[in-house]
Amino acid sequence: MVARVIDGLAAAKEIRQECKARVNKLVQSGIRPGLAVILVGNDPASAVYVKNKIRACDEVGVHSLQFKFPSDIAEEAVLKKIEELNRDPQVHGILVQLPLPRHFDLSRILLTISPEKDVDGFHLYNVGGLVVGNTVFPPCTPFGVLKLLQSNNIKIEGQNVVVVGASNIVGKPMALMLMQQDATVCICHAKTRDLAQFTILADILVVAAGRPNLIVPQMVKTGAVVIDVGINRLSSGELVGDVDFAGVSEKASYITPVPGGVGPMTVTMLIYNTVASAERVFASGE
Ligand code: BQF
Repeated sequence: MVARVIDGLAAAKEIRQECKARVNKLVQSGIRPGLAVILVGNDPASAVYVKNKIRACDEVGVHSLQFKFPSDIAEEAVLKKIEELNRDPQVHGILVQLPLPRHFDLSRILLTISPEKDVDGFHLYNVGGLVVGNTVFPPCTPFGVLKLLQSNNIKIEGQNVVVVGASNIVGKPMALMLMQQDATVCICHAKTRDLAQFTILADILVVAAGRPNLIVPQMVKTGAVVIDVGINRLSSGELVGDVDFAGVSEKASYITPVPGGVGPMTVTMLIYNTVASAERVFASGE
């Protein structure tokens, strides 16, 4: 079997078109959606990610504001900025780019963002919502994976899904969202013994472990759908996922590439959440 390659760029483009139309409608009603991005420190990867997000805002007509702080800034200063943005009616989404420098208390930062503006979906309220299946904002990466599966008409209900990686940002919310779609979900992580005995059962395999070539063909069931969330930069400078793409392509029915798979969807769902936030404000009568 030769897998179909899922084009994340194309799917992202389509959703951004939809966002653009929704933004135009809001603007006609006097609301321009706004996203505030807080960047602390000078991690080069984070700078690239923030640039991607700002560019995506520009593309669909979402107003963006950037706030950059040096890595030794006091946590209080960032909290103050978040509180200010919580009160700003022009701002519909607030995101703090991760990772934060080590001296920050991440949970305190995330708790300070108003859940109504938490377009990354990391506030405890939104995290809790995942358990009962009604978040205000689903977290962008798992949301993007779900959209990719749906736009390719891949059935989720009743399927065996194995999620490799149990992070708060990808693995755990992904598992909850797929449970909500009536999949049978198994979560594996760094301490899982004999990973292959789980992955081989997967009809849909979602990999977010951060290890190049973690998933090789022997670990994949013939015809499986393989979603690679990993982004690893090799010493050669090449960007690769967590899956042996060439090898697994010969066994899977669908596979996502890196780059150009899940990554563009992550950024797009952030814009999607921001537009939805502005619509919610409009619907509630401003
Ligand atoms: C692509 C992220 C790890 C840790 C923090 C497009 C992005 C990436 C890849 C991007 C990511 C990863 C983001 C591609 C945002 C996704 O073409 O493959 C876009 O900008 N991402 C982030 O903000 O924080 C991270 C990964």
